Amino acid sequence: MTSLETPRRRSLPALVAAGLLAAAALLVPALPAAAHDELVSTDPAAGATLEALPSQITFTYSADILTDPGATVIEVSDASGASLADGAPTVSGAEVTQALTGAASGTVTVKWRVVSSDGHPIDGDFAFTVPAAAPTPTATATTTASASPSTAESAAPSASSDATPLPAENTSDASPLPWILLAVLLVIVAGVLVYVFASRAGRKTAGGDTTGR
Ligand SMILES: [Cu+2]
Repeated sequence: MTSLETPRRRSLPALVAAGLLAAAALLVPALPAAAHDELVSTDPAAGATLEALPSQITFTYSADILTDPGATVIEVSDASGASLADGAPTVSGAEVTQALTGAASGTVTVKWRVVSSDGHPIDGDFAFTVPAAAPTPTATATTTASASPSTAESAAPSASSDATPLPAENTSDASPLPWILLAVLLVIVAGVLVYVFASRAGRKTAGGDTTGR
C-alpha cells in the first residue's frame, strides 16, 4: 500500500504547481491591457504657488486622448467656487489646454476628465495657489473681524482646502492594484480547485481498488 500511495502524494503538489503556473500565465498578459493613460504633468503643477493667475493650464497625458465631443471636461474654480475657465478646453494629441480668465485669490481648484486612448474615461483634480488680492490685510482684518463673524467663517473652508491638495496621479495610480489583487485571488482559487480535483480523483481510484470494480 505504501508503495502505491507514494507516487500519488508526489504528483499532487506537482499538479497544484502546474495549475498555479497555468493560471499565472493566463493572467499576466491581461494586466498591461488594463492600464489607462495617465496624467504625466500639468503647468502650473499641482500644489504650486504662483505670483498671479496664469493665462492657461496645460495638461500633458501619457498618450493621445480622444477628441470626441464632450470627452474632455475641465473645471477651474476659485475658493468661492466661481469658474475661472475661459471657453472650452483645446485638445492636441496628448496635450489639453484650458484658457483662464478673471481674478482669483487663494486656492484655485482644477477638476479634469478626459477619455483615455483605450476608450476609458479618466479623471482627477489638483489645486494651486495664487496670492490673496488685498495687499493690506491687517487694516481690514481688524475692522471686519469684530463687525461680521461671517468673514471668519468663510475663511475657514479655504484654509482646509489649502491643506489637502490632491496629487493629480491619484486615480490612475490606484487602478493596477485591484487587478493585482484579483490576479492573486484567481491564482489561489485555481490552486484550491486543482487540489480538490486531484484529491477527488485520488479518492475515486482508491475507492475503485477496494470495491474491486
Ligand atoms: Cu483603460
